[in-house]
Amino acid sequence: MTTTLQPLDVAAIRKDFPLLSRTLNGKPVIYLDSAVSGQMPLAVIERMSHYEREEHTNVHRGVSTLSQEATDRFEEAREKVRAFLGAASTREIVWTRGATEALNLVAQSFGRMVVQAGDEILLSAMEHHANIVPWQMLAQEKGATIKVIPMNDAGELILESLDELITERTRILGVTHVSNVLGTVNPVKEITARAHARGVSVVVDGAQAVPHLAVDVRDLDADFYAFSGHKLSGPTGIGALYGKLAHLEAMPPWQGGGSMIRSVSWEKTTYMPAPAKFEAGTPPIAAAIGLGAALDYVQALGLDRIAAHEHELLAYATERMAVIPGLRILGNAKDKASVLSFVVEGIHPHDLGSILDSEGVVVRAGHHCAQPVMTRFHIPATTRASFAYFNTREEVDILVSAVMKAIELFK
Ligand code: C6P
Repeated sequence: MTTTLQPLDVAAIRKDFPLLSRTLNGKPVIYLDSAVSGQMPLAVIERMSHYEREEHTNVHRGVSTLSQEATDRFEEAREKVRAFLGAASTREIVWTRGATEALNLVAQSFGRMVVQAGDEILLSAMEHHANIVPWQMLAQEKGATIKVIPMNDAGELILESLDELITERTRILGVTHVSNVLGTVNPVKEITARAHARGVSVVVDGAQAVPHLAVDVRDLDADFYAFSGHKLSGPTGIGALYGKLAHLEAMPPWQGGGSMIRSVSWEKTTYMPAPAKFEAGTPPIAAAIGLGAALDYVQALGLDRIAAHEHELLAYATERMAVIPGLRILGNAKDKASVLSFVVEGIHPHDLGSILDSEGVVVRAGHHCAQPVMTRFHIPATTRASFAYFNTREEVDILVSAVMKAIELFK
């Protein structure tokens, strides 16, 4: 049986985002930069504001009613993240500042535990720096080696080489679920199955995936899955790490301080069980509650409806941009999500970004914190448009006109 999805009511949704009705350089703002950071709906802003005005205190400390209430709200948000990712238990959800901190946590705790001198860490060619640099730091410390799963010209991983790249020294495989530059959706379930068959643990960077796809960490069988709230209609300063409970229980803490201990004496300190042992210090409480509200918001819209809308916009934008003379799209994977990177002959991506900006069109120009991807395609940078559930075909048309205008200016 096939079910037809009810399209999103984009006009109504846009009213939830005050920023979308402002102007930029005298033009209506066209926000095509949700990959750098998404916009927050009013429901999220107001939920955080309510917390700050009426509910704020610290969590997991004290017996006051206020403290208990704040702790309950904070832990309810953790439960929302658990449900969103399909994890088995809230004990598998660790709050972090974002994907970057989550990946550093895995490298510095799990990585230090399992990687020894002479071992190998396998990373995909399209990783964000956040899933490269922490592993390089670990490899340097341990005397381990980084190996890379290559990609083809379309921006798809060449998985034929995977069985050869995994050796008896491979301990960890790191892969992004969706590339923030190319939009490629990687077949994480297949990669995980093949890595596990060889005894290798898999760390998935989900930062660019969670805003666009429904994720089920148990179905993917990922050992770790990291994401940031601000790319998912939530605030900055909060994100989460999912880790299989057996791993989290075996891992040592990585930061010490309040909240993560059971008892402290000059002779010996004992730690709380996961996830508390990874959450030293006062957390960003309002941000965590705000992320919970963001998950409620996107789930009420429907993740499948969001995906369908963004897919349609990406297809339309690709069709319109592909015929612009001198414009080359980077990333033509068969399975792609919501990101359109491009270069235009004779115009530096930064100049193009500035011209688009003067037309009110917000995009990102640069290496997108993925310099090895730029090197792979022999370019210094790209201009990147990224689409969210509140964007429209009319906005894509304005992007196309602004690019054409830039081309005229540079003739
Ligand atoms: N990418 C972009 O413009 P943080 O900074 O911790 O919230 O997220 C880091 C990160 C990790 N992995 C991927 C795939 C990402 O896309 C990002 C963030 C933004 O594409 C800012 S660099």
